[in-house]
Amino acid sequence: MKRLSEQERGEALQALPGWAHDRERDALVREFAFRDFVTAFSFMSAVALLAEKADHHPEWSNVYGKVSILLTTHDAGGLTSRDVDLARRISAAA
Ligand code: HBI
Repeated sequence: MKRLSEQERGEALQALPGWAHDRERDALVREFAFRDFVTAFSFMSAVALLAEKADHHPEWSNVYGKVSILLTTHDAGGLTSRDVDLARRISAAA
């Protein structure tokens, strides 16, 4: 699995409103805010199923109504199309 080029990454980010690039990890990052914990957790449950289906998993944390998600491809040591595809699906689930 090949890492995205600088140009490919820029194009991907333009099509992923709300997501940012973490340069240190070469990852996509985004924080989601929900009204309460239960709503945040139901979102996390939906993301978990998307991740399993994609065989691609987030690094994430949750504090009450907030869910912070980081996507990078461990096997490639940086951003790949798998991260972009999963980010798109996660955005649609929010
Ligand atoms: N998830 N984010 C991430 N990065 C990986 O390299 C990765 C994964 N989930 C599953 C997985 N690799 C392996 O089981 C194979 O799919 C490569």
